[in-house]
Amino acid sequence: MHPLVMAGKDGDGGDGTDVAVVTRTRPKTARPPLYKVILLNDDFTPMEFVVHVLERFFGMSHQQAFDVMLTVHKKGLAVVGVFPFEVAETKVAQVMDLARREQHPLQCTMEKE
Ligand code: TYC
Repeated sequence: MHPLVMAGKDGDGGDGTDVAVVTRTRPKTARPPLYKVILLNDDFTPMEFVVHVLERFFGMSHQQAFDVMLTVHKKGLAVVGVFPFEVAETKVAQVMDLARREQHPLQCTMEKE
């Protein structure tokens, strides 16, 4: 009989002896860990600058960017995107670099999901 259709046995070593087979309990290809990019409120960064940042670096429409900016303004923070580590790191750096160049105290950070 074909070894793969041999009933009731895990396998054999070719000499009739039973051989254990380790079965997989996790999916073979783990998804890469994701990171939330979080924008923090402050009292000084202009609303229009935050809207611009969300449009430029997070691909949001003007309306979407305005709504998210208002959420941060009212709630103190919001998750503005979820990305693999290096993408999240790049977005945070882009936001922080532009805010620093424009001398706004805007803070952006990331956190493992
Ligand atoms: N609170 C700021 C203001 O009143 C606006 C603001 C929104 C700042 C979101 C930062 O992440 C932020 N000008």
